[in-house]
Amino acid sequence: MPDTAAGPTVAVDDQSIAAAGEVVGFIDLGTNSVRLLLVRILTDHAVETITEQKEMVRLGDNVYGDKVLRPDAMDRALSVCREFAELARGTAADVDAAVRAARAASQGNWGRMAAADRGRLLRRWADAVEAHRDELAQIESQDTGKPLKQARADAAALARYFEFYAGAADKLHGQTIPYAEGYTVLTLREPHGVTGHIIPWNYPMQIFGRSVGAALAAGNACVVKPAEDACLSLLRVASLAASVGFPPGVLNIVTGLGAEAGQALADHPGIDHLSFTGSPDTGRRVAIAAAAHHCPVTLELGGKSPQIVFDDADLDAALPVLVNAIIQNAGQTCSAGSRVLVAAPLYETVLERLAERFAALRAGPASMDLDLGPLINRRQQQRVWDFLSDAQADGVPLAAQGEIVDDAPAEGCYQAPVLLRDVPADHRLWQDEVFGPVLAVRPFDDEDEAVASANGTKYGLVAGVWTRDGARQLRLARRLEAGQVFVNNYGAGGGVELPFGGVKASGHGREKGFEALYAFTRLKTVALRHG
Ligand code: TXE
Repeated sequence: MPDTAAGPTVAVDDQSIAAAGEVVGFIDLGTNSVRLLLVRILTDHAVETITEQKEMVRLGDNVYGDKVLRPDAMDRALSVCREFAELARGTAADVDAAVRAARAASQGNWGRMAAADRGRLLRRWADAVEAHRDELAQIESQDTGKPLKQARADAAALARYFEFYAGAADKLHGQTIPYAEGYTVLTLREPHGVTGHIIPWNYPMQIFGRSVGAALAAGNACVVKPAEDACLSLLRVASLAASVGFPPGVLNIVTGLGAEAGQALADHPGIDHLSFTGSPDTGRRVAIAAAAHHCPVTLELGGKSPQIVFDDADLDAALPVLVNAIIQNAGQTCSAGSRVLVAAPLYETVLERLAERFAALRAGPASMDLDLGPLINRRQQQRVWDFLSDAQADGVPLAAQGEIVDDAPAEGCYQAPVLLRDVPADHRLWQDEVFGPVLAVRPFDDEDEAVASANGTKYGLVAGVWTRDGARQLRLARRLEAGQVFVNNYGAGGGVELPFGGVKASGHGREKGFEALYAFTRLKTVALRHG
């Protein structure tokens, strides 16, 4: 690993991927040198990032295996991984420096910038992402193991988030409120100031886009802690921010471990709003830390999302969607449709047709661009195996499974998609998030039973309903406990404009659409008494 201090520092070069070893960027996103970030391209698509932080964490290539960075897991990781990149292991001191840089920006030029100008910068960022879409997709695919087509879709969604929030930046208005005689009352929507963003590894670009795009549009300065398992695309996206002219200190990225850099961000009293996407346990920890300094939080904590197929459903439309909702990103999707409830008269037909599709699915290396790539790391693979061995021990019937292609490296974290039928409603496969390509199916006799079963987990993120009956569509939309309900579709293709978030253990607060802009502002009421 080259020494950062010895490397040449050059102005940001916004050209696409450079030759091996070439320095492509030197990003000063802060007001002091701690946040200097060097991006160096090692090979065609491997990016090496270095800050002046001395203590490095070594990452493996999760196309092959485990990239978990816990120091005690390092040897095991290296024994199965190719060397891929090294990242700075951010400390509490780095987080503090980033927060101070962000504060200075929010109290300086950035805080004074007109909303329309913030929108223009976001628009330029969107264009830069679009221009570097293939490069970003390559980085994301190599870093997370997801098939290239998924990574390309993620890069397109990132650009779309920036585009949406670019257009929305100057349309965030307050109100005037009719009050007593002699008063004029109005509300102002003001940015929180410095917002913290803890991003998971499953969709780094998309989750960064929905969170940071909205926060910046609303006028905040951001400190971002990407996941240790996948953060390279975000470093490149940050370099694009610098290249399109975002002022210093507006966007700060601190790489590192969750328990260190992530915890330090949640603990930091200088964070005015915290946005977290990840597991319920870590979300609880983060929310408790934030509560200690009265910091509002948005939590998106995954789900166990049901789709209900009624006996009048259009099966030709429903079946491919039911399958895709669980295999996309190898099931590592917060809104994965991991449970399917089927009306009893259609149960065997639907299972037979699902089984046919599952048997044809193939998992393999990201570069092969198959239906599924590998899981993110060994820990995630073990988690899926634990669920499956419980299913086997408890006699849950296997209806079908896909295959892992022969040329996938034996030591890789691959998981063939699995279809399980007659899953008991109290089984952990029906109750808990697997975060892998495992679909649980059970029948129902009537609408009340379907609703009770769909609502009968601790989660409530997304739900899908397949029926032609209009009255039932509306009834179900109201009765289902979820942040989003889809009727005769699922996920609406991502839906940048559509508010997204959970109820119950799936979290609270809303991201995406205009709701996210409201979450990233605080409302001030101004009452003027003029007689
Ligand atoms: O999540 P964590 P993990 C679910 C999914 C998965 C499980 C575990 O079921 O199997 O969570 O995954 C940072 N203070 N989801 O362990 O720990 C961490 O560095 C502050 C669903 O990866 O929640 C990363 O950036 N931050 C989910 C982020 O939190 C901390 C996506 C998520 O990690 C921290 C991912 C701490 N103490 C997992 N500890 C979704 N909703 O889409 C860790 N982090």
